[in-house]
Amino acid sequence: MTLTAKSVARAALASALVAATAGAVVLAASPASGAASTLAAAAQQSGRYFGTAVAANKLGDSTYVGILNREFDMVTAENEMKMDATEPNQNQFSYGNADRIVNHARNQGKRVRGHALAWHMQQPGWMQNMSGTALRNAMLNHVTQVATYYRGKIHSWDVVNEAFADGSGGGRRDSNLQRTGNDWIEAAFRAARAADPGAKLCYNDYNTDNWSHAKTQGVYRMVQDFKSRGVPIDCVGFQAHFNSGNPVPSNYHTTLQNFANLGVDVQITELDIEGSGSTQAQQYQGVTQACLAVSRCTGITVWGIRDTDSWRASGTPLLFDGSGNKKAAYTSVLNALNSGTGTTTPPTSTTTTTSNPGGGGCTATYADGQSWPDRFNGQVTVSGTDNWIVTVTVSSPQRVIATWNTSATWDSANVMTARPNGNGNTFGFTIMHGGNQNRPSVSCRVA
Ligand code: 9MR
Repeated sequence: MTLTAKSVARAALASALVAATAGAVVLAASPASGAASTLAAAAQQSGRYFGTAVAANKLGDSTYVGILNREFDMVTAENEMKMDATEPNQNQFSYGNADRIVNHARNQGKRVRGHALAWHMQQPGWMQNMSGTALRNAMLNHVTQVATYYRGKIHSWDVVNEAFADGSGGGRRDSNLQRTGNDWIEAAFRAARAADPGAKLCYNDYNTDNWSHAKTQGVYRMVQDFKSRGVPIDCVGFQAHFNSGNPVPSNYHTTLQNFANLGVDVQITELDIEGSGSTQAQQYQGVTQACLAVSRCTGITVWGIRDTDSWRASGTPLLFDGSGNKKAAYTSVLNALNSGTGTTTPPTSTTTTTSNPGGGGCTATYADGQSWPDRFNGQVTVSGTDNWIVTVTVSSPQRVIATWNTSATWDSANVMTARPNGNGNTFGFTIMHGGNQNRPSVSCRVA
């Protein structure tokens, strides 16, 4: 995928804003004393929830229900609140299976995410062939009726699901709803707000995890636009369906933080990661830590309980095996939730190192920037040329999670090559330190 120069500049600017403003964000306190023994209890220590998708036809399975009741404090209906389930005939609503899930959750003291009011998929047959004003009105009526029926019982609604296209354009997906006019999404949000003013209203999508993907940027611009025009949006859902072809991106924290900085909550809404053993466990840990590092990341929902319950069962993507045993991934998530954030000591002094004094035709000077418990900023100023190539090497397990005022490429996970991007000769970056406070080494040459 290629990004336009403009969108790269915008991305760099947004990263810079994060870096510049993140100091004001108070990281969630982590009372990591006395480890909690369930996902929900561990998440509650930092005021977050831990949820799962639930299927109504499994509520008679005692192993399933036992894990559900014990481990989770948020529930999403996997299919039962979708348009085809709740309005099978136009203006004739059907809530039987959805109610089974909502009532089970509420009787157990759990909260409910509503999924989903408007979507191009799983539309009832009568809606699929509609268009124009008739479809727009039918969609708005559906949003109003369903959100009104559940008023007061829903923590967050996925008001609109998956409205952006995959690929490099960053635009909307073509669908019958999109063809009713580009304002269909904001119209749906306004109708949902009017129907249930107490629910948080989310836009929910997949493949929006990598900050540099055009689709992520497209959703970001929509949310930015909605916030600037007062369209009622409270949250962005990141489905987070990962596999080897779509791995957890190293800039995940950056993505969540950048959206949060728009003034919305972020939620991980359908997490599953195909794989097994320690590889899968590490990826789950990374996603959990990314959420914990963003104060407005308010909770994580996994898309099912046991591997055998998953829509991708063959990829064994969940936290419990088919028999209901806890997997390594479960333990890594629980431990990450229990250790929270803010437990490491931030660097205390500002250090400056100079590289290549008088050599290589240029000089790169590194200086510490702001720091937080889990990360610090650095900046490099180059003198001697405007046409530089600077190599920045960090040491494991450090990761550079954001850059600004430079065009950066990666030689390996630890080695970044930075070039000018038209914003002068000082550039910066954020390093997630993972407990290693070493400063990066930098070296400079003329391009
Ligand atoms: O898990 C759901 C599966 O049972 C359904 O057959 C499928 C139909 O579209 O939807 C699955 O859930 C999807 C969710 O509603 C939206 N994001 C992608 C999920 C996985 O496909």
